[in-house]
Amino acid sequence: MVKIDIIGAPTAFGQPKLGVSLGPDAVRFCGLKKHLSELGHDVADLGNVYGSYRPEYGTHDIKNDEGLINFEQVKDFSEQLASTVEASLDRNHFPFIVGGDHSLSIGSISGMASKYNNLGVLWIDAHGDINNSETSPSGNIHGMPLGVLLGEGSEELVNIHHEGAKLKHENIVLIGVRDLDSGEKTYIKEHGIKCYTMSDVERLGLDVVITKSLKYLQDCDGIHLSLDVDSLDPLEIQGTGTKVAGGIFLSEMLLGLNILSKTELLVSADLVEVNPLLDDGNDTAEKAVKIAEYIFGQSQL
Ligand code: B3U
Ligand code: MN
Ligand code: MN
Repeated sequence: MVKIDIIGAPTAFGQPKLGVSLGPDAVRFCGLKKHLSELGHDVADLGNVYGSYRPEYGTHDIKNDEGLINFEQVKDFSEQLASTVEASLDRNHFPFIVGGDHSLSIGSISGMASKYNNLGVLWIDAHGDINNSETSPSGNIHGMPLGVLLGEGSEELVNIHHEGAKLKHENIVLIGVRDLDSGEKTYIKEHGIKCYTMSDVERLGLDVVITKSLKYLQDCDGIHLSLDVDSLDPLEIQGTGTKVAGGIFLSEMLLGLNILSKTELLVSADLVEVNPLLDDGNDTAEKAVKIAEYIFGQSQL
């Protein structure tokens, strides 16, 4: 039994499309709390975290002098979320953060890093999200959270919640990536970051990739999962902002998560980039709930 805190993180400031801030409620409407409780967990829904700026009134045209869009809003939201996550850890609960765009991981992982100084991260995503102000082609901060957490780019973002980098290069595994910018490729190679591309997932199977990743991260003091629904194949997932062909199918994802759910090291997770305004009905949120169930131990038998 896990004491799960569902934390809604309705931010949209890290990317340009309207609707991703509705992701947490779309997922709630599909019965997230009920389904996780039925697995035998003690589940609390802490509601949504808001910073000083409401996402529904967001604009996407304010760039700071480093070219980062909505820098103030992302910084402010990240501080709030980091504090909520740290408070959840203080109660010995499992923070389960539902987004919202992927810039939220700056806050969630900064909160985790206040208690875990050797945190491992499984980053399942079509993208690397490891840009910084210099390598980013867009200025969208949802393409930069790993860069920030590794101590790159904007000092003010790097120093959120606590000073300095929150993650070590050797404690990260990227899984399912298939759309990397050239600066990201160089960075990954230069720092020897563990990376299972989509081709690796096709070749080995996600269950084997997760098994190998867990072995790789075995000396970490905890593991955080950050799962972007755009890692899934767009044939199955409509409701997300940056779809990339040739992704992971849901059945394969569940197989991989079944392996992950068995490790005691898993201490927190983000489920991000569900955008109900781009969806076909509320199908993506339905699938996100299925994913959540498997993270927390659902199996077919
Ligand atoms: N790498 C590109 C595109 C991107 C990153 N994450 C998403 N899209 N979802 C960028 O803008 O950094
Ligand atoms: Mn992402
Ligand atoms: Mn992505």
